[in-house]
Amino acid sequence: MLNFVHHGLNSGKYHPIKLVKQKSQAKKLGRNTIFIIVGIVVIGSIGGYYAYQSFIPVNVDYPIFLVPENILIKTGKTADGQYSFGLQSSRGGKQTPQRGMTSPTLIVSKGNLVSIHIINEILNTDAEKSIHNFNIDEFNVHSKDLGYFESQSITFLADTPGEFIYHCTLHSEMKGQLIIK
Ligand SMILES: [Cu+2]
Repeated sequence: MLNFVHHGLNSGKYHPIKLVKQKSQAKKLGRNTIFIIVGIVVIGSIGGYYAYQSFIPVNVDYPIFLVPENILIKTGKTADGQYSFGLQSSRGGKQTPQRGMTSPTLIVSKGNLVSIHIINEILNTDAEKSIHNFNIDEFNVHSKDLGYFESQSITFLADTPGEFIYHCTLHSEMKGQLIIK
């Protein structure tokens, strides 16, 4: 009888061929396990990176772990046919536009994290294709040009009190006031 060397914690007598087979299987499993672990780590890192990025508002460069205040805005038209922005839900606040503006006044509290969800609901017409964007310059809020029924969400930190203007760069009448207090 041949006596085989101790292998890890397992010891005892093995048939030489069986031992080789077991070793190669163990090696194979080990490699697959490593691939799976590497895969999980890579996917987890990418997911973690995007999750982390999503906590960074557009106007600061560090993450903020607050529950954002959501403001749902859609494009529309005023009674006299001018392009405007409108609130999608009644938030209980003031919705009437300031003088000379087509769009409602938004009021948020200083220090709040604010997520603007904008959707362009103006239909394309033969005269003009529906393209609008949403901007609050002081807070680095700039949406892309949104075609009909396109939407975008932008989160910023309302860290500065004051009165600001949100607007569409393509239509000068599309503007409203943002008050942070
Ligand atoms: Cu516009």
